[in-house]
Amino acid sequence: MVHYKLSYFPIRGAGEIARQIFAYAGQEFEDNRIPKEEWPAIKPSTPFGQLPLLEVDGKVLAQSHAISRYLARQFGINGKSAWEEAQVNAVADQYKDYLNEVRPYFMVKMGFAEGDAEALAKDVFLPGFKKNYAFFANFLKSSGSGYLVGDSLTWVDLLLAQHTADLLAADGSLLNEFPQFKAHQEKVHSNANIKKWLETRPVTPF
Ligand code: GSH
Repeated sequence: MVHYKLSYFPIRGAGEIARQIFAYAGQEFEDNRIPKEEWPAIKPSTPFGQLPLLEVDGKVLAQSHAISRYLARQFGINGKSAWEEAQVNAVADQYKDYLNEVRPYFMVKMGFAEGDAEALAKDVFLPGFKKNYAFFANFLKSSGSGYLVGDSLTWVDLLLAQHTADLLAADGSLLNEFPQFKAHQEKVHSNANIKKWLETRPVTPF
């Protein structure tokens, strides 16, 4: 049997979607959560000096989206055709652009940088959030299935649903402009395996 080991810090962050793909697929994996103090000794041995890392029977893969794509393909949630896969990739790449756009706000909000969180929320986060969720809404509309691409769940549904859940936990009214994404989050998180993971995963602030 294949041994999967997912190494990341003890937070959701960039490791969470790979964990959710395992959960969705009902696939056992080693959930290796590396304490911050141990990281400097490990960092030089990793492909790009960062986490997450996936090990598949000892073979190492870095970069969170590469990991998610690989796992999603293994477990059948990477799109049902080459075209759907490309659409899934487009959503994932745009999500990364969105996160880069709003990063200054989250860095301050999470206490990793100094700054005026309120001003950044108004000037950086909200415009980026509204622009990008409007883009993503077009995918929901076009699929007509309640999922972003095609007629079934793909890993970018897990990606967006987790982000929506995090936003809702921070501010319940934030999604009022995008009720379709509240519905999307509820649909994705009502999957029995995902629901169980969300209920039993370690509780972390982000
Ligand atoms: N593009 C990479 C990915 O998506 O996997 C970014 C990974 C990344 O930023 N990892 C951070 C990290 O390893 C944690 S979220 N930080 C520790 C370091 O850079 O030493």
